[in-house]
Amino acid sequence: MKAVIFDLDGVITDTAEYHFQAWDSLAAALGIPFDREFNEQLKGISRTESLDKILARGEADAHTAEDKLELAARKNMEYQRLISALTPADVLPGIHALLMELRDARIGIALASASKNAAFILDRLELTHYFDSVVDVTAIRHGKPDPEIFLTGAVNLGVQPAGCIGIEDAQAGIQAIKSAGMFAVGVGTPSQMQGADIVVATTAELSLRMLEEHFFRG
Ligand code: B16
Ligand code: MG
Repeated sequence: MKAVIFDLDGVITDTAEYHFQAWDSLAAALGIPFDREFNEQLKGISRTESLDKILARGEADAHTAEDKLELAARKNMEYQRLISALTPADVLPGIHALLMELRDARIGIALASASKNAAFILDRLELTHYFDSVVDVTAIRHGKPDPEIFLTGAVNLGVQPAGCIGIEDAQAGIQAIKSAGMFAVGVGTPSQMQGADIVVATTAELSLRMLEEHFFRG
């Protein structure tokens, strides 16, 4: 076990809730139905892909490319308003302790987030210094469920995919980790984490010891 590659939203902090709130208010303004079940499909995928999925529930053809840029920017403004209040207290349970254990054990730490706001969020949480690599999502050509972002994390750390654990809260992310040939840890309910090697209900269950036990058991 050489490295752990983390998703951000829903694993390190609960910004998944803020994405939901920001999309919910945009969908409401557009008169498009939106709920938490549908929102599950948006986890881990890019802003523009999320918008396309939402608009497809309404009258997608009624929106020009220019409209879509404006709508995505409007959602991001609301999202940025919500995340500007993040503090280190918003780090999910168990994550800070796990990052310290990994650092002390000299296990590589990378971030593989689809979010263009990831660097800002890590700074707000005061976690940036733990990460040996934060994958630049703007340089990634294929989003999750494609393995590219996780494979890039492994390359950046100089480790083989087989020596990596990926931690995700989204079905698209679990698929990306498994396609990368890594060990997949899902955070959430098993039905939303199909293909994961192990699933924990909350991040509080994560520790270096439990990851090692499961990883070496295969
Ligand atoms: P942004 P992750 C993903 O982050 C979110 O899960 C997804 O809901 C969001 O649309 C995507 O980031 C893009 O975020 O609009 O901030 O660029 O889960 O991969 O850390
Ligand atoms: Mg996520």
